[in-house]
Amino acid sequence: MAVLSAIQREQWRAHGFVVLRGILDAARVAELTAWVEEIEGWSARHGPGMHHFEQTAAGPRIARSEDFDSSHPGLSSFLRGGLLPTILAELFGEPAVLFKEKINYKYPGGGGFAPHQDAPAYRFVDHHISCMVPLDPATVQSGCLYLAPGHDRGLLPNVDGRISDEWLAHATWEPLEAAPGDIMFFDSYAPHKSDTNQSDSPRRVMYLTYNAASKGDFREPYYADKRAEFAAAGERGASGNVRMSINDDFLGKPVDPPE
Ligand SMILES: O=C(O)CCC(=O)C(=O)O
Repeated sequence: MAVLSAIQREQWRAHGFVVLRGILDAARVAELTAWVEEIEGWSARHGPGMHHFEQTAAGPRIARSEDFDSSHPGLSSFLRGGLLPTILAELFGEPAVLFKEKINYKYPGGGGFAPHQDAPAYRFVDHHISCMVPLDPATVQSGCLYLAPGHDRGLLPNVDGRISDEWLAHATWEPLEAAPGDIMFFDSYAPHKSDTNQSDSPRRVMYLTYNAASKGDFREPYYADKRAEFAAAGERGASGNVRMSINDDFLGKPVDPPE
């Protein structure tokens, strides 16, 4: 029995993303939120996992945690079993394997992301699908994603991952507001962006990324490569800013972890 309806499969084909509203119940959302709070707690003691911070008007705040699958059995079971792999197998047309996982916390004043596609930042395999799992309301005010439907068929012109101004001049963006319980699946070529969180509460979202299993399992090489690249640059990119992404797309002010 397929989880996706014919309409949802058509939305995926036409837009490069599809939203499943209210697919997680309140108890599951509460459990996921508690697990995310455990991982946020790890950031204060420098691990496990990779943790990235940003400067806000209220001081340094956690911006992103990633590489926690192997350290958190509860979240790992959500990432690797049940609903997500079932839907991903429908979208890929074959079993999916986890490529990477992250939480973007977006505290009040937390930075947005410049228009980009994820594909250039996700090395080792050329196509991925990500699941966005909101734990707080993702609204225009709190800095939800905007997507440009129907442009997921290849790499767009870009500079260090930021889509070029020429292409952006003709782009049409749709805000994708989402509530806890919704899950949105999007292609790694789907152009997206977001704004600063202008609300009074964090806008926590998990982004869980997969590739087709027949292409191979690249999660460990991906994180080894990312850690090596960040370490070689002294955790700083060419701009002198602390690094958070392989793509140069983060619009906040990354800072070193608070002592
Ligand atoms: O969480 C957001 O606002 C956008 C995140 C994003 O586009 C990314 O992490 O690549």
